[in-house]
Amino acid sequence: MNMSLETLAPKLSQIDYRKLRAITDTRVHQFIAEATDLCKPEKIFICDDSPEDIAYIRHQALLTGEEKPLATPGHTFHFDGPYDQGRDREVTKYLVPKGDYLSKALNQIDRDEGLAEVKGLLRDSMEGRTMIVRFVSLGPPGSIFTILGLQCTDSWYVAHSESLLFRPGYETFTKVVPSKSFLRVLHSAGKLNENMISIEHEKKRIYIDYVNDTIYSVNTQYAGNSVGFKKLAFRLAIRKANQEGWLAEHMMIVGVHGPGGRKTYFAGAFPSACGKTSTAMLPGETILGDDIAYIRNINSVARAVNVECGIFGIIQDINPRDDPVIFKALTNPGEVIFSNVLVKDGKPYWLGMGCELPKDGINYTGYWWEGKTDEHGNPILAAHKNARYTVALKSLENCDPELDNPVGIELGGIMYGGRDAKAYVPVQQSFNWEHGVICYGAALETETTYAIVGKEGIPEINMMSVQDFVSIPLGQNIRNNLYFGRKLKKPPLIFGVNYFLRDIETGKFLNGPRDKHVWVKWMELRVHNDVQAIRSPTGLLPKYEDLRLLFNQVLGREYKREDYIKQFTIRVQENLNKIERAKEFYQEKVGDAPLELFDILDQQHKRLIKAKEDFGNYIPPSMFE
Ligand code: SPV
Ligand code: MN
Repeated sequence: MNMSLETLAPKLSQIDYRKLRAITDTRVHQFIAEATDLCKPEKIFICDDSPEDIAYIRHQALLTGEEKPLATPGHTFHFDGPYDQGRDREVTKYLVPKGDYLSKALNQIDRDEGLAEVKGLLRDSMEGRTMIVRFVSLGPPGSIFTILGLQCTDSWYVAHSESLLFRPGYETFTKVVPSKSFLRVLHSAGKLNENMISIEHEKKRIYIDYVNDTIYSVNTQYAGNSVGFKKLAFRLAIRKANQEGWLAEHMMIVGVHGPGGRKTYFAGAFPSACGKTSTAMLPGETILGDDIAYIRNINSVARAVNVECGIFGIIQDINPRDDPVIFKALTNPGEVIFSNVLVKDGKPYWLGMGCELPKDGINYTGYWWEGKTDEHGNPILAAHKNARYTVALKSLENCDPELDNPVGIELGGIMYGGRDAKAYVPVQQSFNWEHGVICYGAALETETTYAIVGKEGIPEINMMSVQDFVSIPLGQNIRNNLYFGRKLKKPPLIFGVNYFLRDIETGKFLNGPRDKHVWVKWMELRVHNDVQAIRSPTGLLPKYEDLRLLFNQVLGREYKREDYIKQFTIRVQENLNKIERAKEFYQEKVGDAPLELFDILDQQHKRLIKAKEDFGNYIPPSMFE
């Protein structure tokens, strides 16, 4: 007799009992039984991914009021509380067993202490509610990339989001051999107000137990904290990848269409709100993923899949001119969940949508009117800057046809991009794999943004844009990347991009949002050796003539030489300062940084000093030709 399954029977309908019994892995029953014992839900709903179950979850999200309908068919909206508008670093911690080590830069707590705390907060949290059980497949099901996940949650909104974001996993669970590992998530939104919004934000906790591949999340609804298979399972995948010799990365994947009908795939790592999704979604190119990629060496070739099959994307600045593809999907019938937008007369509004916003409406602070202020007297904007949309990739007209290819796609290039006002040029290619991994990846710097609760605009190192998610010593992560490329026949080319460089005198951005399309097309040509480049101390730069042609072809506009010079001038002192900050970070915060990192940074330092002696502090690219 399977004890766990039998103890669950009283809370399950006959149909749900049968659905659960079809899974023979007793570890599944045990996790659900433990969650039930702790959180005390009144009922349990098992989702078997059938169209009826998927529709039921959406229906319940509307019935309970966690989501509300909008006028356009298929559209709904959801609000998170005012203190729950982004990922919350302070309360997201690794549970570290005694004697184990993680880098100082990672937020952590003693495992016993953390488990006691979070379980205390979860105790009885689901009383009177239904616990929804979802099974997902991270990566295409039945492939070498697949990781299975199981989540118990009391939020219909979270369960609904998972329908759009992840591939179904129930069927695989019914077939899987019990030796295969899977990730577990237990989430409760905690106490809710009459608008179905979590209210105990000071008791928000998100703890990651890598010993048991389990995530605990409580008193939060923001999808980045509650949809366990996004950034939380990602942390566990990084550990698995570390053990098994592949890479789990915070990367989008885009198919870039080159001359003669060829298509070259790029993966790109950018911290939140630094242009990752809009790069993946460039009109005329095809999007395969916007957030998380698993990359494996298959027959000495780097191949990648999208872990997800949907987008939880930032909606600010999505307008018909800059992001036509997603704008269309967000303004036409089809399934979309909007979160933390402004709603008026059944329509969603957001900042930078390219039209005038209403003077009042409903937003995450309740009734909103122009001029409304918070308790500190600061103005409240119409919609939150981190307002988001959730949509399935297949709803986009430019979804890449290889999305579900079980062996993934071959990567031609990798890009790393931060928010850097002062130093890095808009696009450059690394001299080789190691130089790219260290100077563009490990030394990636960015200013904090609204995607994370806290102050904006503080510069910080964000190693390969995964720093918030790395669950192994940071130095080890760098070593894994260095080693991965060395095993490949032809490693993907590495590019450093920066969409946020500002003019030295005026402080204005030197590029518009659409310019990135030109950089991407240039990278595509570089992968095939179709254009040459200029060797500067920080990397290989595009030639003016090539960019001029591309600006004309891609954007139909003139590209002035003086703009090129401003954008691609090497700012020596700013680059030297950048190297110093990176070295300091790795010396002080990362106990196990590889010596090679310091070597490669020192070489870049030397090249810059030499160039400064020859040409001065600001060096236009023509000096290196
Ligand atoms: C990000 O912030 O990097 C996101 C959204 O992709 S979240 O799910 O919050 O991580
Ligand atoms: Mn992300």
